[in-house]
Amino acid sequence: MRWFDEFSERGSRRLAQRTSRRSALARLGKVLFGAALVPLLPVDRMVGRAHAAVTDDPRSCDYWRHCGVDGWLCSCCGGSVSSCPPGTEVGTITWVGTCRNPADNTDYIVSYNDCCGKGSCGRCQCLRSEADTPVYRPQSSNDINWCLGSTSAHYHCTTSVVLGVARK
Ligand code: ABN
Repeated sequence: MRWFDEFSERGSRRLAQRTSRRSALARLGKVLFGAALVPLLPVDRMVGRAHAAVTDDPRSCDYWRHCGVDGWLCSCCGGSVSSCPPGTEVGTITWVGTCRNPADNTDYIVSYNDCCGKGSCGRCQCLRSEADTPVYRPQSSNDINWCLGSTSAHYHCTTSVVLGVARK
């Protein structure tokens, strides 16, 4: 390991000859200052998700009310954005989220109601999951078959019903 000691000693001496303590401190200060600014840089929060186009179509997953959906859209399954398709019934348990309507830039409370009584609709799959929480916080988790609390546990599709304006 002698060669290593000599090598590092030579390197350190050369560095010390070429740099003053003041310039080393100035350089270190610049690095630390730069590192402290990194969290202030703008962040694109849409990364990982296609930039959603504004749409009025409730059959589109990009429709504003569907911001917390994980499932099939009832609008594509014979129902509407706020009603279950014939032959299914609205689940007794729902979960709520908050979505911003781009038309008036206002946040609304939206109730996500699973429609139960038939197998999966299989049309217009939508996975947005804004404000979704892990299943151990079930009151705001969408990744749960909420039909489990209903007469039939078969999940068909999900509606997005506006309950009112969200207070700030
Ligand atoms: N809440 C929609 C859903 C239903 C079944 C399974 C996962 C998610």
